[in-house]
Amino acid sequence: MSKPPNEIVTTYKLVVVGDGGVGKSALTIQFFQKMFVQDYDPTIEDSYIQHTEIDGEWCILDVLDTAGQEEFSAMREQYMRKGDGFLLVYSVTDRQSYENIRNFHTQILRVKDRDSYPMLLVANKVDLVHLRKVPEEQGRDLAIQLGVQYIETSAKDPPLNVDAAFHEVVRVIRNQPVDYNKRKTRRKKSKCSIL
Ligand SMILES: Nc1nc2c(ncn2[C@@H]2O[C@H](COP(=O)(O)OP(=O)(O)OP(=O)(O)O)[C@@H](O)[C@H]2O)c(=O)[nH]1
Ligand SMILES: [Mg+2]
Repeated sequence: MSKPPNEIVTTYKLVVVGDGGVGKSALTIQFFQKMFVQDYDPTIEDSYIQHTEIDGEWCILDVLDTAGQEEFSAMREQYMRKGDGFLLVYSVTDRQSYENIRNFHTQILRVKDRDSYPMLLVANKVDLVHLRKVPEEQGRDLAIQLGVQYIETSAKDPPLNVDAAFHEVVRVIRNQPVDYNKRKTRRKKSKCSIL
């Protein structure tokens, strides 16, 4: 299906965050290039852009695949500022990556100066059943605590829920209340208070 030529389409900037090795690049490359990257090559920062149709509406997805390795963590605030929506990725085989999700969540809200923001909790590598350390229930619990949706994925062929994860973040962005931006402006203006 080809896209209508003269229609104005919205661009969504999505940012994929999470610890090193959880599969952020594998998910992003599976989504954009429909292939599984077997080798681990730590990312510094990569971006991908594509026209796509989600729920019958064309849009441009501009996805930033970030570095999970601690040595690149200084770049985090900068990319967090640019994101319209975030995929918070952990690996079900790596408990520490699950524990660290809270840090990413907290930092995004702080950078955005909001008490909620479009995010999706992504439990990746669910194909590795025998190596699994974080059960589905704990993933769902965390999602409830953070007030975000939860999805289980595998970037390995045959992929599981990879398109669904990216599409779901766009849905969350589209469905967020419109007055959020105004609220941020109000907050900034009311900085001066009489003591
Ligand atoms: N079995 C399996 N392996 C995966 C999956 N996703 C990623 N991997 C493997 O896990 C390793 C790390 O994946 P990457 O996508 O490079 O991890 P990353 O999160 O981008 O890591 P950084 O770029 O360092 O932050 C690679 O060897 C991948 O092939 C998955 O869903 N299932
Ligand atoms: Mg990577």
